[in-house]
Amino acid sequence: MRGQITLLEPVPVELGPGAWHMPGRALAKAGGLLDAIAEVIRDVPLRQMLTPGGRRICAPMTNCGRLGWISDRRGYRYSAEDPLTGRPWPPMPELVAQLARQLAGEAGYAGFEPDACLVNAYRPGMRMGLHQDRDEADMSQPIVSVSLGLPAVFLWGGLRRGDKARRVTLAHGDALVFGGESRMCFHGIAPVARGRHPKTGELRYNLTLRRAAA
Ligand code: MD6
Ligand code: FE
Repeated sequence: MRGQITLLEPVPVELGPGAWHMPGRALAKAGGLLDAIAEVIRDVPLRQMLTPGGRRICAPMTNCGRLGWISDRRGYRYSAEDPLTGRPWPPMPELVAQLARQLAGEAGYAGFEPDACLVNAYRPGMRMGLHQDRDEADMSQPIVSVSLGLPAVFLWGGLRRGDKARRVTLAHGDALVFGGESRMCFHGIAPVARGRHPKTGELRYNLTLRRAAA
């Protein structure tokens, strides 16, 4: 029977050099991750941030960890304080940090130590435009992301904005690790389709774990 169980375990898929999609890899931790997210959101509520151009970023966001990613008229950056209160972000739950280290290690990035965890929450219809993650100090460090709740289509582009993007479905419990030659690839999220997930209702959460400081 053991062999049959092994066959049912999805294998990681290399999307590009140094970038891995790990279907279901966070599923065993999903309950704990959702509890951790709920606790963070109680403390530092989700909020829509403004781009430097003055537009609203679609999906509401918040952060945990020593540093949090923020955006406003002054630009995109990391901050040790929640701009709504001036207080530090809540600490990164150990479950979250531990999972990020583990997944990064499996993808070949030993020694990854996240100091920032961005929480994105999408309702059906919400999307994230093509972008690069370029606000971190050390681009040799990968990014680990975990998706929970409603599925979404991840748009996986190239190093130039105009490069054709592949579509990769991210389901509840899926992880992505991307670094190396793919670290600066453009990527985004297509509008989330209508639906209900048994664990989150009409929501998709994404945790993006990064090493923001050098
Ligand atoms: C999202 N994710 O999945 C948005 N960025 O909602 C990202 O923008 C992202 O998943 C860098 C690395 C992994 C990601
Ligand atoms: Fe990103």
